[in-house]
Amino acid sequence: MSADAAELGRRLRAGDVRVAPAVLNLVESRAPGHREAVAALLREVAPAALGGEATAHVIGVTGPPGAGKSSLLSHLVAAWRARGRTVAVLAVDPSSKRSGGALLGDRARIAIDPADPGVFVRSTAAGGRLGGLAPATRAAADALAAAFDVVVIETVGVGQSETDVGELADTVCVVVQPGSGDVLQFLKSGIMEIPDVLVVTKADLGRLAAGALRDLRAALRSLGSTQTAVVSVSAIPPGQGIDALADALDAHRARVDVPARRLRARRLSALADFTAEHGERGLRALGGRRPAERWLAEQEPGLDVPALERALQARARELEGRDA
Ligand SMILES: Nc1nc2c(ncn2[C@@H]2O[C@H](COP(=O)(O)OP(=O)(O)OP(=O)(O)O)[C@@H](O)[C@H]2O)c(=O)[nH]1
Ligand SMILES: [Mg+2]
Repeated sequence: MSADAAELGRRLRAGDVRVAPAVLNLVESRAPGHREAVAALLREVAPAALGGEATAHVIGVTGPPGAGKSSLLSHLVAAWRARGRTVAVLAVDPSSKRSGGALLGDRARIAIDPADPGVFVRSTAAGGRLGGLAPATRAAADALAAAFDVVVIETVGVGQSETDVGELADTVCVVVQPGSGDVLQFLKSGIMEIPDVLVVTKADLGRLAAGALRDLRAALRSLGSTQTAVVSVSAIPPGQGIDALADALDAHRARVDVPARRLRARRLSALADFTAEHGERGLRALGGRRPAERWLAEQEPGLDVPALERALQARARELEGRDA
């Protein structure tokens, strides 16, 4: 299994986007030996193997249920394709903790051309909590970033729940619909981290949408945020504001320190995967979350997520041995 997985990784590294379905099947598999296989896959697309960070733009698209994320992505995907970019979308299904079930697929309400090999859309199961990312989703995003130009992770969340995707993405795009006062309040009160790009959907609703845009811009100004782009879009055909949004996402990507974000993402992913496996008890064995993060910050920058997770396990054993 690991040999096949390594071959998948090598094909991703060569830019072969057609292996995406096989990659998803592998990372979501629960078959014996699958952890080793995923580790073998990720080793082939780690920065050490790629000779640098994966070149994809990894974008987190998050927002309250029904805000219009998937409808918007239908248009954005088309805009990216028109710009010659290949796109993978992982839509995280908050109602499903288990992966691979036949019930999946309902969150991927993204209209694409099924004959276009340059687009890949898949629903994946959520982690344990709203806005959480399962280890399989993190692994899939890491792997696909080696071959696709754009990798989108669509999650449902407001407030603090979007932090998981923020740890993984180069650019966090928060999508709200007009009249969603809760998001405005979360922003103002600091419950919600300031997004890199803020989108107000349903511009066709007219005054309501314009009002939402004004309120959000005012809130960002009062928070002293001059960097966040606020874009108004409509998904009603033919669409509105889509190119402006694609430009805003590009502009953010151009000014962000991608290697620094990716390095942080790998370390936080390893800690999240470790915690998913070993729970709070595991975290206590590491001396708590902050000390574990500090320890991770001292590790070799080129290590991939499975290698970092193994290092955390060894560290936990070592600290427990010392206490015993
Ligand atoms: N009027 C109008 N309706 C829209 C627009 N975009 C989306 N909708 C509608 O809003 C509803 C939710 O759209 P989705 O794109 O599924 O929203 P979502 O944020 O992906 O939803 P979840 O994935 O369930 O959280 C649907 O009924 C859409 O038809 C828009 O630009 N204008
Ligand atoms: Mg959706």
